Amino acid sequence: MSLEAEIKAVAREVGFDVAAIGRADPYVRAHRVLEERRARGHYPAFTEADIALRCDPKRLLPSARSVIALGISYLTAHRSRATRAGSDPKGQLSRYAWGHDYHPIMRARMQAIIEFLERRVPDLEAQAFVDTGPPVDREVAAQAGLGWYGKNACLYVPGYGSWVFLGEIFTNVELKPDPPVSLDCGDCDRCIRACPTGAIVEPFYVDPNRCISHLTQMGGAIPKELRPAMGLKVFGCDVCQEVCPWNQEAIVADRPEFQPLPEVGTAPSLIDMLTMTKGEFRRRFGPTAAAWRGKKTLQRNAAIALGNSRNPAAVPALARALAEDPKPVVRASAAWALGRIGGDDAYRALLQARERETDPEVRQEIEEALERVQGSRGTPAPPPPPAAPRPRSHAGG
Ligand code: B12
Repeated sequence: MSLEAEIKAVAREVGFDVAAIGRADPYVRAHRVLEERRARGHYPAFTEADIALRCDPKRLLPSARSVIALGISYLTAHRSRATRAGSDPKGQLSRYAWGHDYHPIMRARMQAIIEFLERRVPDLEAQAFVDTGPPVDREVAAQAGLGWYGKNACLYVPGYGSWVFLGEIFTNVELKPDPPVSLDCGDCDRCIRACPTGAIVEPFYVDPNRCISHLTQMGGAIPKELRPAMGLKVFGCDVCQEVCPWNQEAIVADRPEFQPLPEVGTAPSLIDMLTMTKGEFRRRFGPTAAAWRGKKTLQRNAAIALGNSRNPAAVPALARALAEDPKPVVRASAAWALGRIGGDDAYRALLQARERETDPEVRQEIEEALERVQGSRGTPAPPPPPAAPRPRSHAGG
């Protein structure tokens, strides 16, 4: 058996679904695309700023000659059961956050491959990356022949569709590269048409500032004009993948590690999310890939989703969050949500909060929400209190 075939067999044994081999040459297209996106203000957040470092394996491992690109399918047989109605509306969690966080899982499995190589190759040098490292994982995978780009910019793996986490090992071992995958989307543009915020500005080009996945992960206040399009999504977004014909045929790998965790499921209670304690956050979301931006981000998203549910059952929890949550971004989002749900109780909660709120951005959200509710009630609100508001008793954060 060739070393390449052995590596692929070991990859399967340790829990990868696919593996392919590429040369450790510079990623010329990714370099150009990243420069262009930066010039247009679309450089993706949460990534290494040094483009040259991202696009040249030898900058990361000077002896690099080959790349082993790896993928694990996270598709399970479940569907998200998000619902806006009833006494306990449920949010929509994207598939990649249903089960255990893929980062430590993939790192451990790549380490097992490196250990195999160490036994087989003298003076092995190798470096593994997944997601948080400098490499552009999709480009590494595409160049190694693991898959091909869909128009939604996702990397599709033959058989598995785009429901695949990606990682790579750069190594000094000389390996025979695999041929590229020559598939494409043809005339289909369903993902482009389906994106709720129009984030796929052209084929293979996602404007990260509009992508709902980014909106659910960004810090601070979510741009107001994009909030309604987020619907019930509380972390990530799968729309461009769910509508894709390739993905309808994808193999359901149904791996145990990516089954929905009982504490969160596929559609967590929005009211529970909004009101969860630190301990509850750690217990429920801690093991998943949805935890890395912290509790505040998820609570902000839950408030927006509750607003989009337009469900009056959410008003008491939102009113409490507006009155009591120490984080301005959560209070601001709760105010927005109350304005979107409307009705007498929401109106009263907003008026009361206006008396006490000191944070200028939250106050602004309250005023706008009051205007919106008035619009639907037809009676003007009393003018805002003129005196400087009393300071809040707790710190913001
Ligand atoms: C930052 C980031 C994000 C950002 C920005 C995404 C973006 N499109 O730029 C946000 C938060 C929005 C995001 C969202 C998601 N992400 Co993300 N993300 C990343 C991260 C950390 C960096 C991505 C990056 O730098 N992109 C740079 C841009 C320029 O690349 P690109 O958009 O993919 O564009 C490429 C193609 O368009 C291609 N291209 C350009 N022009 C042309 C022309 C032709 C003809 C062709 C063929 C190709 C082509 O070249 C570009 C460069 O390679 C990677 C991990 C990593 N280290 O790479 C994960 C990663 C891309 N994300 C991943 C996932 C799972 C997601 C989500 C599905 C999560 C979710 N459900 O919400 C969504 C998908 C959104 C989408 N449609 O892209 C997976 C993707 C797996 C896969 N099979 O594709 C990755 C690889 C993480 C991992 N290791 O598994 N992500």
